[in-house]
Amino acid sequence: MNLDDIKNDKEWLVQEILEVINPDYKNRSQTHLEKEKRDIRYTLLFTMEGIENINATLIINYYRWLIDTLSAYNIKKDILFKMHRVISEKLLPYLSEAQKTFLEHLDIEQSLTIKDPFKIDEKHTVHKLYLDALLNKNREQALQVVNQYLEDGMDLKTLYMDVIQISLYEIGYLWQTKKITVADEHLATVITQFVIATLYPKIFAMQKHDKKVLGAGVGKELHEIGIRMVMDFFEIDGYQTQYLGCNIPPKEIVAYALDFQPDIIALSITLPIHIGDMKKTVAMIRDETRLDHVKIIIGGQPFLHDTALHNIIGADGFAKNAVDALKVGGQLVAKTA
Ligand code: B12
Repeated sequence: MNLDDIKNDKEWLVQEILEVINPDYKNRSQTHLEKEKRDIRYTLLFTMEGIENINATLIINYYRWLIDTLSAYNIKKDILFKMHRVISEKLLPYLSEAQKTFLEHLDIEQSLTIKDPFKIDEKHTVHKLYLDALLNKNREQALQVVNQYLEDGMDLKTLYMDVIQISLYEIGYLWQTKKITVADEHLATVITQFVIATLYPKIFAMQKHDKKVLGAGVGKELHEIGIRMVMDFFEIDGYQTQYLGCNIPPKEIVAYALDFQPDIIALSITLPIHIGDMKKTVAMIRDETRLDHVKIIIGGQPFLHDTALHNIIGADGFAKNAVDALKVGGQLVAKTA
């Protein structure tokens, strides 16, 4: 049995971990037990992703996020460090020698000082009006804020990066620290999608050249605004784009690409548990000889924490945001007007 087998059949291990972490588990309510199991399951998946890729940052960042998130529920760090120890012990028999060495040398408690790329600089305030509109759950207000910025001369790229992206990162923190609910997070997304939709007449009016980009979020990924933003930047820069949305099986991306014949395929993930799917998607594109000329670029939040992580995917390029995606894309394919 290896880590892939455990990913496919993990409930027995979740139960074993629960029994060690919380010997008193039988006295808990069913709802409480389900929540505890959900946290263990999620932590197990993140840990396995870090081990498979021999990547400490994936695991460390996950624990930093978990500590922040669960502190809103008064759950102390020590319990989480214990969970890490138990998960590590339980996984050891199923690991290769290299994976064992990696895990044995991983000291989560020592490593939690890495800078968080999502901490927003307090001096950055330009997004506050838009964030207020999201928190007020007010679609009209959000649209007014954006239109006012555009009237005042803000360009589309600045609007996307400095207003919309930063506001969504803050929405994430507010959810994580239990200040808003998942429904509020959904609403913020829906309002943002609505606002972005109103920008398309401007985006599509930009002059086009001959290069084409196909974009998608891979695997079971549901976060789609990051890749949408990247695709909109390509469109603003004159590329002809097709954006397939998220949760697309790799073979569908390949089939679509054969038809569309893009110069670039842009792939995105947000949750590190989808790294395996991204690798598979890239490998499948590479296996199709009729797509040999296509350049693949990748991005998304797991790669922001560790600047070398993208190398394991085997793409031609990586960018940390939509602005850099254009630079990387421009280096990979030469545009002709
Ligand atoms: C909106 C949102 C959701 C929405 C998504 C809806 C949708 N249709 O997109 C919903 C409500 C569905 C959701 C669900 C979940 N979410 Co959520 N979500 C967010 C939130 C608030 C915003 C995401 C976003 O749009 N960001 C803005 C975009 C523009 O930024 P970006 O994705 O980083 O993209 C930029 C770069 O990464 C890069 N990039 C991205 N893709 C690509 C591709 C290429 C090719 C290139 C070059 C570059 C590139 O360029 C982009 C533009 O500059 C984030 C907070 C955050 N930090 O982002 C949490 C967040 C990502 N979610 C999180 C979590 C935990 C979840 C859930 C597990 C629980 C929950 N909150 O409900 C579920 C999981 C669902 C699933 N099965 O996948 C966590 C992830 C933590 C972690 N450890 O990884 C976050 C960080 C919140 C937090 N602070 O805890 N979420």
